[in-house]
Amino acid sequence: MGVVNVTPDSFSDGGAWLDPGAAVAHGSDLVRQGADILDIGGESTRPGAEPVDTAEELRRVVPVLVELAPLGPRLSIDTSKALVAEAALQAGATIVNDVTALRGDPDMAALLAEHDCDVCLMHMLGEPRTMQRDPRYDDVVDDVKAFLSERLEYAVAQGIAEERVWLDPGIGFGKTIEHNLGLLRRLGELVALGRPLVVGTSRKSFLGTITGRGPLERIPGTIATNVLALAAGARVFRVHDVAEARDALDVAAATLRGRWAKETTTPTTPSTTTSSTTTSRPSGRS
Ligand code: PMM
Repeated sequence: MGVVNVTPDSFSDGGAWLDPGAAVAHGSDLVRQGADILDIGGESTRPGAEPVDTAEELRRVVPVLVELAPLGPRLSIDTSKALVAEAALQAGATIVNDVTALRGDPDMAALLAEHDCDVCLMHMLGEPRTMQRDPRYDDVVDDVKAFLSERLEYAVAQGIAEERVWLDPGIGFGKTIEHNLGLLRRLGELVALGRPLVVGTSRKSFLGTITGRGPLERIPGTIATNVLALAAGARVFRVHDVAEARDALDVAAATLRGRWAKETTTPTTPSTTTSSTTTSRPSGRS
């Protein structure tokens, strides 16, 4: 899953793709690099970020979705607003990536229940403006697992088909470096929830804490976490640097399987669009 942030203030690429033309060119480039999914977002969720109003978020993402849809990747809209999700679904998105896990907008669950789309529910402690102020857990993995399990149940109770739900531990969202590392080390306990697991470590600050490197120099750190997550059973890898992640994951996947083949799949949805690639993936890995 390649990241297209149409924002002025995302932490590692803020402003780079704010112009719709630049965002579309970037999205097309990520598809050429091997992305099966593009995750398009118009509101930054970096620590300390201020909320964006609906009109502005729509203005940022809809033209980009409309232009990218014919290119063939699956499109994911990174939003917690039902109105933005609805417009995005009309513009060609087939995945809604809600970092609030249906807690941000009371209309989101009903909207998604009406649409035949996949839904990513992510864990976040608090909200972006304040989430990195002294986050605490009893046991981070147990707490995140209980949260994701409860959100999955809630989604299903609201009419969203269970097989359409993906789960995400929300690396960096209200978590210290120890919390992030604990989640990545015990990712298998979240895979056990039985839904495709999405992992977003790309360029995040805990990688900089470990390596001393700036956001644009965190590709090796990102890849290390992605490969370990793949081995633990994660299926979707949200990254900025698609070419590098794609190669690393293709080789890691072939190694884990002990064989190499050409066909591809993405999670849960029979009608998914996939790019042609040179290696196969574990069912659903994107
Ligand atoms: N991370 C960011 C934004 N959206 N969505 C999901 N599902 N998982 C993530 O880890 C995630 C996300 C923040 O990263 P960015 O500012 O680089 O987009």
